[in-house]
Amino acid sequence: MSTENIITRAIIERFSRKLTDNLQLDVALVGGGPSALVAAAELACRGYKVAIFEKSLAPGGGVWGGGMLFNEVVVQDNALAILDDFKIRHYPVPAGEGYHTVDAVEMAAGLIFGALQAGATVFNAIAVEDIVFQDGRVRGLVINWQSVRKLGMPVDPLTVIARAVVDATGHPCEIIRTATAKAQVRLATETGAVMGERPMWVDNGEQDTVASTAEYYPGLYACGMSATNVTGGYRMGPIFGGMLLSGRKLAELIDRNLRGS
Ligand code: 48F
Repeated sequence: MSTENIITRAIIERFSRKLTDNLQLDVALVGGGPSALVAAAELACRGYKVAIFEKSLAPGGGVWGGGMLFNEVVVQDNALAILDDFKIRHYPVPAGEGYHTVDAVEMAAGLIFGALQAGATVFNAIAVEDIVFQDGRVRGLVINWQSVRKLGMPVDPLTVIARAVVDATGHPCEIIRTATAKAQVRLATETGAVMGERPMWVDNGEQDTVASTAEYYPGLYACGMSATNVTGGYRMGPIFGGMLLSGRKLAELIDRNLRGS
C-alpha cells in the first residue's frame, strides 16, 4: 500500500471507530467552552462516557481572546483549585483582593488537554442542530458538520443518544432554546421559558452562573453562560471562576442523577 493510502486509511478508520464508540453516551455536552471542559474532565474521571461536540475548529470558547483580545483572563481564589488540577498557572493580581490572572491561551489549551487526558472525547467542527426528544425526555443530539450548515447544504444530520444532554453553548443557550421552540417544553425556571441575560454586574453574574447550573428539563442540563441566560442572570465578562465552578457543579449534579437512575 502506498504511504498516501496508509495515512488516509488510518485517519478514516480511527475516526470512524471514535465516532461509533460515542454514539451511545452517558453525557453529551454541546459546546467546548470552559464550563463544559471542566465538567467533561470531572465526569470522565468518575468513569462516565463523555463527549463534547464543538462547532468551531478549536474548543475553548470564549477563553482564547481574554478581555477584548488582550489574552489574559481573571480567576478568583475560590476556583484556583480547579486550575491547579489542570496544572494551569496563575498569578496574583498585585492589588490583592483574591484575584489572579491566567494566560488565556494556557487556560484554553490546559482545559482541552485535561479533558482529553481524563478520557473525554472532543468532536470539533461538528455542530448540534437539534435534539432527540422522546416520551417527555431529551434523549440525544442531532449533529452535522458546521461547514455543511454554513454553506446551507441540504444534507441530513446524524444522531447521538445520551443519558444526559448539556447545553454549554454560552450566551445563545441554543439547545435549551431549541427544546422550548421545537418540543415546547416548560423549563424549570420562574417563567417556564428562557429568561434572557441581564447586563454586566460581575459579582452577581459569577454567583448566578453557579446557582443556575441545573437540570432544566428531564435529560437536559445547562452550565456556564448558557445557564446564566436561562435564568436571567447578570453577565460578568472576562472573569472565569464562575465558569470553572459551574463545570464542577454540573459534574456533581449529573453524577448524582445518573447514579440514582
Ligand atoms: O461561550 P463559551 O466559552 O462557554 P461557557 O463555558 O463560557 C463562557 C465564557 O467563555 C465567556 C464569559 C465568561 O465570563 O462570559 O463567554 O459558558 O463556549 C461555548 C461554545 O459552544 C460552542 C461555541 O462555538 C463555543 O465554543 N457552540 C455554540 N453553539 C453550538 C456550539 C452548537 N450548536 N453546536 C456545537 N457547539
